[in-house]
Amino acid sequence: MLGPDALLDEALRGSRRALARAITWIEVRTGGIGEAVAARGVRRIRGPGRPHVVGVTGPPGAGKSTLVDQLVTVARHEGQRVAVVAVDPSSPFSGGAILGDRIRMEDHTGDDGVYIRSLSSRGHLGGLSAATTEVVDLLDAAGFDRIVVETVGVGQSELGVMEVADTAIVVLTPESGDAVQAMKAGLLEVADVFVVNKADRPGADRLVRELERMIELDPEAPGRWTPPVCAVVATERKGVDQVVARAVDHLAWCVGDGLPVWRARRGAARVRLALDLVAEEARRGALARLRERDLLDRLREGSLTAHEAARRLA
Ligand SMILES: Nc1nc2c(ncn2[C@@H]2O[C@H](COP(=O)(O)OP(=O)(O)OP(=O)(O)O)[C@@H](O)[C@H]2O)c(=O)[nH]1
Ligand SMILES: [Mg+2]
Repeated sequence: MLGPDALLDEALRGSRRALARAITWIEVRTGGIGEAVAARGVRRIRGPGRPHVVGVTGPPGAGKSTLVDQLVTVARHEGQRVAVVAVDPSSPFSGGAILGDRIRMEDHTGDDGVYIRSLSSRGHLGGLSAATTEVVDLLDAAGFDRIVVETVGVGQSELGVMEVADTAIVVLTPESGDAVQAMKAGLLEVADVFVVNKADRPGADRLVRELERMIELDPEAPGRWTPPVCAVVATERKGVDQVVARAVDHLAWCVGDGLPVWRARRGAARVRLALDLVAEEARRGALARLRERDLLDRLREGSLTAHEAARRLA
């Protein structure tokens, strides 16, 4: 049985099988890989630039995967090696909505410069953002130039996953108009680039204007990056080059004037990762102790309350 270091050596030497296995270890939280990667020189620790980590988030069905597919194509035209991590936050029981993505992205199979992988929360105790961070670090160490992370949803729960990105793209559609009003602050906090996808449908112009007005009125704006709004028809590759150009502009800003902001975001991500790792470990230990003390079944049945169980573990 290979240890984490030997497995990582193989993955970094270019073995796809070893890379896939290492990611699975991270996914099921086997332990050891994340640490081994961190010890091996993640390039991004030195600053923004290479790789460019791009997060893509937005409501279900907004066209994220279609856009990501196009981003991969553009990156390949530019000669960049690109990895995609599709993060599926749905419970292991709801049957992984991401599967469809894999099918659509099969256009790129057989291309050595593309690596696509989905990541789910199957079985482990939270820690999906920790797993995502570790996988991105691994792909960074493996030498990919661009790493795209796709995750469903817009809101607090995605913040942890999006924090891993240098550049966060929020994908909305004309149908998201009402939701946009409700999530205003959250959107502005996350988005570096707004994409109004499905611009072939009515209402797209209005949403573009709404977003632009919202950005203009953002009280946090001075000194910050002003997120551009791109109208896109992902299925027809319309506007995709513009999205790539704006994302690259944002990375350039991170290297220059935005460096303090970039450093703060990376710092927050490291703090979150550390806390997530501690929480994960604590939960694992607590679960084991519940089992050892035969409290788990009683808790499940309801003959023991959650509060009582927690008190006994404390
Ligand atoms: N009309 C139109 N349809 C689009 C466009 N982009 C994507 N779609 C369609 O929208 C549907 C959802 O696209 P996906 O790319 O799977 O969306 P997603 O955001 O990845 O979906 P989830 O991962 O399930 O949240 C598909 O049927 C796409 O063909 C677009 O620009 N215009
Ligand atoms: Mg998708």
